[in-house]
Amino acid sequence: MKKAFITGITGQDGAYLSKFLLEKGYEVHGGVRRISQPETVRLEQVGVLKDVIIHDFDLSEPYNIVRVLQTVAPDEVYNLGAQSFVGSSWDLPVYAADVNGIGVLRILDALRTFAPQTRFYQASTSEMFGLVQAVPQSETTRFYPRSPYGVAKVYGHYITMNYRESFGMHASSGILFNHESPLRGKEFVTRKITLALARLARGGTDTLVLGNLDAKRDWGFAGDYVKGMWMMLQQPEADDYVLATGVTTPIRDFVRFAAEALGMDPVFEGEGVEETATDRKTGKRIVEISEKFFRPAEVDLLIGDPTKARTRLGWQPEVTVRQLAEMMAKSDYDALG
Ligand code: NDP
Ligand code: GDR
Repeated sequence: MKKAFITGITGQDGAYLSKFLLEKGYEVHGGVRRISQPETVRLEQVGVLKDVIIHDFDLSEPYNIVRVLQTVAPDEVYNLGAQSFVGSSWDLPVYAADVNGIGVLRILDALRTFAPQTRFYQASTSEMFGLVQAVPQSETTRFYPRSPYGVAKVYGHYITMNYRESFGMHASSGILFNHESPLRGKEFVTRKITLALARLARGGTDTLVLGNLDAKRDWGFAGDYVKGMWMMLQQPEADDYVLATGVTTPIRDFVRFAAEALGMDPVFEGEGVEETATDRKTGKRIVEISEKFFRPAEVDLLIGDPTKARTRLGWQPEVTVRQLAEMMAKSDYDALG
């Protein structure tokens, strides 16, 4: 039986990856931070909490990382742990650099020292592309990160590549574009939208307040993307791969898809912070804009080219952005029933 260790097991991807690996027959271990009340809700939601083995773990603590990796002795390590909310990274820039950047080095160096044969996956991100340099973005597109989060992830990406090249380690990075699900954190824009619209559809009165509706994202379903992570580690040679759908959508259209899935007919009017959306059927104001949710520097357009993953791994996404918005909106609506 193969053993996997997942950092960030309590997160969205950690839950889907745990389920996927358990179904493949893996023994699954995961690192959970010592906080006042560990957040294992998602593992419960996908029904695997009793099947995974949990260890106290923090990416900021080097000796803890060494001890846990020596105890578990995994065949594969998936480094999904991170301060993953871009918006907060301007408020916590040193923490983002430490956990999302140096944290990667801490694991790689522990593996290099004690278990260099272990296969390693690094959760790299389309946020590394930042300011548009090319469209669509592929493994060879120049990075130009636009947030402390993105800058830290670029370090994590390059140190993974460097340990692969310096020490021959099987270390791969997945450059994953945005992927969402009903388990997505409530502060990310897709889930914020589906949750607020579900409340309105249930008779609530709180208008959804958003920031920049013009930003465009390449959104896929998290369940499809965790499969791609595993596929990367099954290759004879380690490498870096973009996982994306190749379709980009403005935030405004995600609002529209989610609203339509809940039986609304949104009409957008006005511009900039004056923009609003109203449900034509009920006359209810459903969206307003606030400066508060704009970022100091924005990533305007992400659209990925997943050709390498398709041709070399045989990976492809199954869920379209409209299906994703519908899945998330209905899940939130049902949960409120
Ligand atoms: P989540 O925010 O849902 O999960 C992040 C996980 O990291 C949580 O389990 C969290 O633990 C853990 N974590 C945070 N800080 C630390 C720390 N100091 N030590 C150990 N663990 C820590 O993120 P996702 O599941 O969406 O993303 C997984 C990874 O993929 C992240 O690295 C993210 O940056 C990256 N990524 C995500 C994309 C997406 O669209 N979802 C796209 C590209 C990359 P806790 O529960 O205690 O907070
Ligand atoms: P992102 O995701 O920054 O792409 O990072 P997020 O959903 O937070 O933002 C997407 C876009 O929506 C715009 N936006 C808003 N965002 C939030 N959160 N709240 C709002 O009210 C709002 N209004 C507009 C943002 O400005 C942005 O343009 C996610 C994370 O999962 C990262 O960890 C991951 O690396 C990248 O995706 C790929």
